[in-house]
Amino acid sequence: MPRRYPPVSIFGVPTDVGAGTRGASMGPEALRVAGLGEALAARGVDVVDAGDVVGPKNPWRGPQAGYRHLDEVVAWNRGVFEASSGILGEGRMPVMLGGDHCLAIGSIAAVADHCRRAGRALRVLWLDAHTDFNTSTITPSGNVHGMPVACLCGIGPEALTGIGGHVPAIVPAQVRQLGIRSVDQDEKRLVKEHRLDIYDMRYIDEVGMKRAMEQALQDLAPDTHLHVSFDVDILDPTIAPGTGTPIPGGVNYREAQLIMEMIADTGLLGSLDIVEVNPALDARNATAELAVDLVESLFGKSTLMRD
Ligand code: 4U7
Ligand code: MN
Ligand code: MN
Ligand code: MN
Repeated sequence: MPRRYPPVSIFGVPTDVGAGTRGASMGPEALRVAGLGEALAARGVDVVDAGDVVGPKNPWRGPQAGYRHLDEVVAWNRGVFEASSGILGEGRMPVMLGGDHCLAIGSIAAVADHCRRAGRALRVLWLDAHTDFNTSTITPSGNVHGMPVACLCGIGPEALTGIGGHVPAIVPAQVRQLGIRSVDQDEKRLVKEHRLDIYDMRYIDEVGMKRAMEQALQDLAPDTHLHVSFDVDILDPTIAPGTGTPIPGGVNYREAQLIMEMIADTGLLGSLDIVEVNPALDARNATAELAVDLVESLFGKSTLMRD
């Protein structure tokens, strides 16, 4: 039986203000050109493209007091919060096309606010090479795309932690991180201190993706809203070169498909970020095309006769 999906609104957030490499601002168009909307429509999903969030240009300055472009990051995240909240209010599923990963502060704050009002449980599945749990005092770069999980958990500047009006927006117990293989020295201490539930590549190598995913998706209440934050740098750079902070030893094509198919099987997908696609670093839009292929699987497309 093909599963029915709620109606989807995709929206673009063309900025790289949170990153240390330019080009993720072109991610939304790359994903559109790769046929994201058409692929969802072909799955039978009611999909509309709500266009792009608008925000300030990238001033391309160095970090100040531990943050690069904090004012601009705040402005873009406010726009994301508004866009995402509006889509959720219409009863539709927001699919955010980033943009760099700092934008997950706004998108997840919106989902957390929505779930709080509806009295629904929220689970965040963070697919990434990085834990994104830095703060202004420990960051090696000042780039806010390395800080969104900490900000969402209430650790960060008030202008970001308070974007959804409730601090913290989420607690670490609501988060599962998968694919991790690059954590900065002080960031390691912080994720341990806050007991983040991390399925790193070493663990995936040892137990296999199936078991890691079973555990990451364990104990989901039947009406849980599952938010997937998909940083394409979870993928191995050999299959997804178009991203600003590539780390060797990432998940391969089959593992990535399995992740998406197992999420689809829960039937609980409620919102999605697709971030860190950088066409300036890509080869023939391969990374956006792979992301679209994987999103098809997230919406129930199976390589066998299961869909
Ligand atoms: B991404 C980094 F130092 N940890 O903070 C940092 F290694 O959203 C990288 O996951 C952050 O792509 C990567 O700058 C942010 C670095
Ligand atoms: Mn990230
Ligand atoms: Mn990353
Ligand atoms: Mn597929």
